[in-house]
Amino acid sequence: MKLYGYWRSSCSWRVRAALALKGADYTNVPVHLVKDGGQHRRDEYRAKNPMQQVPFFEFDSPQSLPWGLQLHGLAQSVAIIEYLDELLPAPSLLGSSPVERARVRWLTEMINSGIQPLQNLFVMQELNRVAPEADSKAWSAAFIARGLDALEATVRGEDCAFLAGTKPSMADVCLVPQLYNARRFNLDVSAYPRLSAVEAACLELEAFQVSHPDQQPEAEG
Ligand SMILES: N[C@@H](CCC(=O)N[C@@H](CS)C(=O)NCC(=O)O)C(=O)O
Repeated sequence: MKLYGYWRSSCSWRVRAALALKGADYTNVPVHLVKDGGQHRRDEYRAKNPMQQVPFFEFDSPQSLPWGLQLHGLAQSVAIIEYLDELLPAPSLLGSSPVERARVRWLTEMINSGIQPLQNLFVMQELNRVAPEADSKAWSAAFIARGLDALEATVRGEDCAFLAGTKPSMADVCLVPQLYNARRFNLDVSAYPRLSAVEAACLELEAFQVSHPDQQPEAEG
């Protein structure tokens, strides 16, 4: 299995953390989002993921789908993590009951669709193009803060080490990279005591440590 990703990409970190929690071996293939105008924009990478985003998870051999498609891999970090969770069920990253899984997906989507897209490089570049006077970093930071405020309010007062229970889930795998990004956007994450406590619990685990951007061989200073 190969993971095409960028060391500092939050969505790549999600999948690295999930793979580490599962104890799965894979080959890391760095795709630089800035160098050469963005290696994710090259034809070779676009053929894998036309969205021109990392991560992309490549199977060892193509998988056949009932309608005849030979699938070489998967894009979209949440789809990848859910696939890994079915392939390697222990430890579960979704939970054991329908309502538990729905709660994990709810919290995951607050980050995945409610926050992360608005801090994306191409979104900020487009904002800079249409409104050169705008402060795109501050613009994105406002959406991150709005989303994290909502997430903190959603889980406030719950007495468990992780976002959804006593074990790390897909929601935690999304939260930790999102808080890392919030700091890159100069947000004070101490405003989110429950999220910060969950982050601290996650970062005590080896899976989150080895998947951390700074620990990637291609990390830049
Ligand atoms: N929903 C996608 C989002 C992927 C995504 O936004 N990736 C970012 C890095 S975290 C990216 O490749 N951005 C490239 C760009 O904005 O040009 C996922 O979860 O995989």
